[in-house]
Amino acid sequence: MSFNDLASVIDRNRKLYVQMHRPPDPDCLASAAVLSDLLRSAGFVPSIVYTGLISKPETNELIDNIGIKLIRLDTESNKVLIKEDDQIIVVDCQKGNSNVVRQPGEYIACIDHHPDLASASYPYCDIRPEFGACSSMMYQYANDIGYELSPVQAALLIYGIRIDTDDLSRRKYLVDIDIFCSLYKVANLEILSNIGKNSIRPEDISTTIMAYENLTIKNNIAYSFAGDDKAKESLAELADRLISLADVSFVVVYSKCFNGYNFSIRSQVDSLHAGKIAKYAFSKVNGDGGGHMFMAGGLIPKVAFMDLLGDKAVMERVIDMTEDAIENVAGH
Ligand SMILES: [Mn+2]
Repeated sequence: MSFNDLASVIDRNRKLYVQMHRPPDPDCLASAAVLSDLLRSAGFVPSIVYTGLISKPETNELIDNIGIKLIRLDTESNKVLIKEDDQIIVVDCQKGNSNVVRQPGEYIACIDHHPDLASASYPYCDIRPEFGACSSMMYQYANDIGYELSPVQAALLIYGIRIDTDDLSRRKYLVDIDIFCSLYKVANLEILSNIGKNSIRPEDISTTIMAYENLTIKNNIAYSFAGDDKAKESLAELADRLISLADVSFVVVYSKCFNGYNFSIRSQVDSLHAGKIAKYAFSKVNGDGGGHMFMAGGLIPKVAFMDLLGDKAVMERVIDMTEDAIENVAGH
């Protein structure tokens, strides 16, 4: 697995896209940006594409700061941009993920650090779950071909690693830590120190108040309803905050959306695998969910909760579902 292997599956006569997941997070963004630069240095002409709304202020700030060009596909004019004959590389995600909107082109490559879904085959496939961040994999790609990363590129990758590894807080990220150190020596530290200083949106405050008002803690698990139509990113941030509550080791937050309920789940303990618990709980109600050991998410279709009247009844059902899933999944 190397950059040259990747390059060998790309047809120079067909259009090339690098697709990010929805919505792109810092690790995905950094990986896509650096991969495009690597491809460009080898004479390819890739465009970075995504769907969904990038609503996190710090992500938008980052995009502005580095002047990276991204194409949003779910707009009227871009809906038909990618044609069947075009080539697509997915980064930091896999075809078949619920956060990857399938495009008409041919998926020629996948570079990801999430567990292998084995849902698709690609002419070039590099899935390494032993990496904490896709940004770390990109560092290796650059290194392999002797590409010298600029201070801005290095800062971007560092940021991606920091976000995806929870600031390198777990021992399993040893490979990322080594790469982090190498990047740190060349990174533009000014960019890093400015990222995230304006990270709270005014609307997050009302979400947070609502979430704390609707908080239920049972058996060290925090459950919270964050209100209607909250962005997935707001839910994720909320879940990150709630997991820091004393005596809470598992968090389930949700929001009502037009087609059902969106969930964000966090775990702090090895015995409660967030991804497996989500997958089990949601598949039982024809929903869709999954994720990592410590982080997961998903959607429950409206019809699953159709018989319930009021927020309280929904909360009770969510608690039952979670407890049932934990009983069936934990430790297995
Ligand atoms: Mn990632």
